Amino acid sequence: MDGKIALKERLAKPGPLLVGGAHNGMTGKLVEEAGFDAIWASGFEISAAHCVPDANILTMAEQLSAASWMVKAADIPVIADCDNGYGNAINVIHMVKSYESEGIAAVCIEDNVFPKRCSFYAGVKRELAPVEEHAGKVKAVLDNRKSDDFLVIARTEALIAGWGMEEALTRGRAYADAGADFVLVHSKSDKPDEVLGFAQQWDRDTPLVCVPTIYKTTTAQTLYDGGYQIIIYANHGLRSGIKAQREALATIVKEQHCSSVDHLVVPKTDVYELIGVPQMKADEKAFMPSGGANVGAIILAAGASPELGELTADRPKAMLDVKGKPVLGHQVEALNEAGIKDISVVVGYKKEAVDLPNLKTYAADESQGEVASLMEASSELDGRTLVLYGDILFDQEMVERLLQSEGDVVLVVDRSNLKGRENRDLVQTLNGEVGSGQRFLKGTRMDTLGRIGQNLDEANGEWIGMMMLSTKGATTLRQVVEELGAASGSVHEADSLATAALTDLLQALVDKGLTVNTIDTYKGWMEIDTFEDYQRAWAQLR
Ligand code: SPV
Ligand code: MG
Repeated sequence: MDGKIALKERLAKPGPLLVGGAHNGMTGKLVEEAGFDAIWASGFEISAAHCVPDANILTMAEQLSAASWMVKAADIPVIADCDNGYGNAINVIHMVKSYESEGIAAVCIEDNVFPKRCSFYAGVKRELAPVEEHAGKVKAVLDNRKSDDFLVIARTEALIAGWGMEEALTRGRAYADAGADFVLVHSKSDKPDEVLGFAQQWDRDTPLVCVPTIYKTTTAQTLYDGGYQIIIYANHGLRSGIKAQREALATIVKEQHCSSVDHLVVPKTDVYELIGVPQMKADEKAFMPSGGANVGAIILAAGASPELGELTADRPKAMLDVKGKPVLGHQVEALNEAGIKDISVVVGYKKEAVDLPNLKTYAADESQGEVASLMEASSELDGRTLVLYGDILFDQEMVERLLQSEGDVVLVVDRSNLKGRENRDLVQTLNGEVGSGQRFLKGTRMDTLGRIGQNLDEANGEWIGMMMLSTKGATTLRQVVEELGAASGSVHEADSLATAALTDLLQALVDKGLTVNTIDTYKGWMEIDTFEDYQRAWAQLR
């Protein structure tokens, strides 16, 4: 919400409005987190944070920059301490334009001359501007603000300068009569008597503001009951910070190991929360191209599909039209959307029908097994690679999840339904429960493959025909194929490497002690094996 509106709305409610001092975005955020109603962009704090006195040494631009970081960091209104307006009424006009356009809700200007001295520095030159001059600055704010919701607090330092209660009242009245939205009367007495006395004699409607730094035992409620609507706790974040940092830093120098201050520091994750790292992660996901730029894909589309009869008389399954685009076209679209542009297709049966642009093709014999087909494109297994069957349709989100997955070989496993058709690539993972129809939430599980194949006695999922290989996983996979070739003989459920399916190779990886991981899905894909599948694809594809 607009800070100005928020401040006005809060002011309309009864009770003291509590304002906490800050000097940057983080301390503004902490003021908000603590439950204050508004942030005080304190000149005292901002100066101290730069390690210079609060004496108009920082420029307006530096003070404003700190205040605008608070606006960005927090949702509660920011009230900016603008000292004496950084000069005369002409400077004030520039100040108003600058602060209002940065989303500040209110400014406070005090009747110190330029350059000022902090109200609490003892033994320094302290002079007040003539009352007419300061009233003129108040009018300059009113005349130059764009919105009446941008409030001005006029502050008198008469009590601080020792000019007495009458002078304080005269000045307060002059500023109220000039149109100030609030009058702040500052006091360095250690008792609230001065400010309460001022309020008792206050004869204007303009509400009052105070800063109980020195009369520090007086509660906000007492001050509110005494006539003050806004109470500013001006510098306690900075001062407690210095104390805590001193202790932690000295402890490290003494003990010479970081764990000596474990009890004095917040966990790093606390910092991440405060600065919005979780939001950044979500924004990366929502607004940035996904991490597929350096990932290649190999699509296996070499086999013939006699089950589909006439439909595939002149084309492989991957080129079957589903709603105006071949299956392969849908796949390429999903991969491209995830940033994967380097796509290879292993073609065989009716390979001349595979005529989509921007694809590399590798030729295999349609009678070869899947592993042999994949090896036709083995030169592509030289980095992170997504391997998938050419006859599946899938939600693009699955590609995203595979891209985000960690592990050298990661399979997508459907946990939704194990009943039904023959010839499925069944899997049994080590931690999933055995059974069918088990419902798992998408994306919540990373499991480890135990067994995979078409003839498992027990299974708890079905491989959907997509796997992500890390660079290491791709290299290992090639090495294992070489080893299996050298050893000859059967490979899991296949008689030989030449006829082995990918499931046979995956089982061989597991048998060699390599870890194959799985991530779960609950539907979100379909395979085109039969005419009924093809009909379903037409019916279900959005
Ligand atoms: C500030 O915080 O800079 C103030 C309040 O102006 S005080 O330091 O008490 O003057
Ligand atoms: Mg100040």
